[in-house]
Order: sequence, then C-alpha cells, then structure tokens
Amino acid sequence: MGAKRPDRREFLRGGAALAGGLTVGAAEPALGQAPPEPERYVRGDPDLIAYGERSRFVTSVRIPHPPGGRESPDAFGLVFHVAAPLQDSVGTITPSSLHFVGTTRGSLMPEIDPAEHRLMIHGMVERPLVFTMQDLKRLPSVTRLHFIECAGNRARSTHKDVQESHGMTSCAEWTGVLLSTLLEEAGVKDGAAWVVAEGTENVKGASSFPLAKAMDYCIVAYGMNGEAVRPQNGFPLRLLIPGFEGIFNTKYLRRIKVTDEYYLNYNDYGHLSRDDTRAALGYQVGPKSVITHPSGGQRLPGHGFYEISGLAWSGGGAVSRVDVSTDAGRSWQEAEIQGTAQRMAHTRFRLPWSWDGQEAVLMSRCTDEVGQVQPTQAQVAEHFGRPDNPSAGVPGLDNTIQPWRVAGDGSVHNARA
Ligand SMILES: Nc1nc2c(c(=O)[nH]1)N[C@H]1C(S)=C(S)[C@@H](COP(=O)(O)O)O[C@H]1N2
Ligand SMILES: [Mo]
Repeated sequence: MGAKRPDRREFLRGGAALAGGLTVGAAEPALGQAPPEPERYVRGDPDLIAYGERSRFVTSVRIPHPPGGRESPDAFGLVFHVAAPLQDSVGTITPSSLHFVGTTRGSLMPEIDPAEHRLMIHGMVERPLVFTMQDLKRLPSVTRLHFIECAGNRARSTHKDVQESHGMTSCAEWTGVLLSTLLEEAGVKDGAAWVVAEGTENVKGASSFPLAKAMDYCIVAYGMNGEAVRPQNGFPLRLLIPGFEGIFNTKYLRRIKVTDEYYLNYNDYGHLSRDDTRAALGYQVGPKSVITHPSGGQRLPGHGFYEISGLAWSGGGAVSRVDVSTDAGRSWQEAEIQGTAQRMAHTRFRLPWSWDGQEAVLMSRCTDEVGQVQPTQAQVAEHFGRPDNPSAGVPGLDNTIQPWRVAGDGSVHNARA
C-alpha cells in the first residue's frame, strides 16, 4: 500500500474542469525537443557540504518594516521589525532564514552562549527553579507548528504586496518543553493569576500574560524548523504563546515570574488590558487570511487556469474553513485546506480558478474551529462607528479581509479602501 496520492479527477471535480485540460494556455505542446542540459555545474566545497544554501536563482528576501525602513524608535538598533516575503511562500512553513523578526525597541541581538544560559522560574511557586539548557533538554518535549504575528501587522491601502501588508507573521515548527510542565515542576501557589516573562537583552522584551494561558499550549522552545532557534528569533531559548499577539513570545528567555497582578513593562504600548477576562480574548489574534497568489505586485501572464492559493490562521485554534471570492465578495466558494489544519498555525488553502481576462477582485475569508469568521474592512469600520472611513484603522489587531484586484492586463493590485 502506497501513500495516498492526490487524485487529479477529484481536483477537477472541485470546479476546475476546463475544456481541453488544465494546461491550456499555461504550457507549450511538446514537439520532440528534450529539456536543455545544464550549462554550468557548481562545485561543492566544505562549507556547502557542512551547511547548504539555496540556488542563486532564488532571490526572495525579507525587508525592513514599516516599508522604507523607518529607524528603530530608539538608539538600540537598525530597524523596528523585518517582514517575511509571504508572497513567494509555498506550503505552510516559513524557512528560518526568512521568518519575520520583531524587535520591540531596535535590532541589537544579545549573543548568548547556551552553556552559560539559565532560565529561572520564581515568584508565587512552591519551589523556585533554575534550569540550564541541558536540564531543559532532558524534559519531555513537544514539536508543534505555530504562527507568530506582530500586532503591527496591519494592511494599508498603500501597501504594494503581501510582504508589506501581511509580512509580519510567519509559521515555524517549534520544539521545546511545555511551559505547563515547568510550572507544574515549580508548583504554582494559590492566588497566582499572571505570569511575567523576561528576555536577556537590554530592553528585556518582557510581557505579562494570564496564568490560564500559560498552562495551555505555551512552549519554552529551543528548536525551530529542525535546528536550534536562530539568534534573530531568540537563541537559545524563547517563549511561544500561540495565538497571542507577537509581543508575548519573549525571546532570549531567562526569567518567568508567577504573580497575582499584571506587571507593566517596557514592551507595553498601553494597548494591553490588565483586566483578566478582557486580557484572555483581547491579546488573541482573530481569524485571518491572505491570498498569496495571485497577489499585489504579481502579474498573470494570460487568461486561463490558475490556482488561487494563500494562508489562513487564527489565534482561536485551527482553521476550519476558508472561502474565496473572485467577484469582490458577491459570491464565495469553499477552498481546499491543505492536510490537517493545526491549532494556531498557518494553514494553506487552494482553489482552482479560470481567469476570463476580465477585471476580478479576489478575497479570502477564514473561519476557525470556534466559529469566528474573518470580517471585512467595512464591517469593522461599522462596528467601531466609522462606516465612512474604513481605512482609518481599528484599535487592536487588524484581521480584516484583504482584497486583490486583477486588472485586465493581468497586473494585481491592492484593493483596500
Ligand atoms: N526578548 C525579546 N522578545 C521579543 C521581542 C524583543 O524585542 N525582545 N520582540 C517581540 C515582538 S514585538 C514580536 S512581534 C515577536 C517576534 O518574534 P520573531 O522575531 O521570532 O518573529 O517577538 C517578541 N519577543
Ligand atoms: Mo512585534
């Protein structure tokens, strides 16, 4: 018995049946010519043997964010955040070298020797503990796919492409020890309600989050995409608070304090609620999605068959459904979800589409496992009492539907208000 192979006929039943097959217009007929031989060979060297690199023909790179590279608000570093080229992504995992980077106050990274690194757990616990990296690696571990998204990942009408509008989220496979395992080892005292996590570098990257969240799904991670966490993402140890906005995912993690109150810290822009019940939902990323192909800045070479493809995610759990519209939201079709959607992870969706060469507006809408549905920009503006000004932005996280307009010449443009 072999692995289950995708069935082309099933795919066609999904709505892509085109007279003459899928490749009409997309490929030339073969008339006996064999594909060319390579003209050049690259000679391997010890470095390439030791640690591989991508083809020189693959040039997709990260960019400073905000676009144009506004400098860090203080003197610590170069840029504020760095955005991932999600418009070029395939599948669901962001390669570590292209993972977005969020540095709350600059981009100076601490260089930490893992042999010297310690994680302290203290505060309202029975047994305060200090772990070395080696201690942590002896404990039961988990490996899970999770996205991280910066609360500043808000699409604007001026953004040209997915990288500018949605590039401050990424998804990696994280490995480490559940925070609940460490807190159970330490023994949380009655009356504790908050957890404060602190990083190692000068600005500490600290944040406070509810104890209930700390006991549920959070990972103290040392692994990222099959190797050690990269320095830009928190080497040697970082916290994953899956589903909560990016700022909670403390990098260079060195201290966890269990408390009975919210701690104010350098990371707090004043947007985080200190009320336990509001905090539980207010820190969470809503259901969100973006079509990565075709998307802003790309060009369709001609009419005919295309696969519309994109990423969907939610802080509320797994993506349960994605709908796609090719007529600016007048009608919707359910897209195919790649594999089994993981909780708080990017999920790839796909829909076969035949472009007739007319102007079309493409949109995607995510529904998550708890039934939350991604809103339109107009719905959110209405909700916040600004129906005449949908581009004004909204307080908190922005998870509104992203429209892309395919013009008659095949060029694709941002169609946000
Ligand atoms: N120690 C520390 N942790 C931090 C930060 C920081 O500046 N220092 N930035 C936060 C912000 S604002 C974000 S969006 C996420 C980004 O995680 P990433 O860089 O791995 O993508 O890390 C968070 N954790
Ligand atoms: Mo961030």
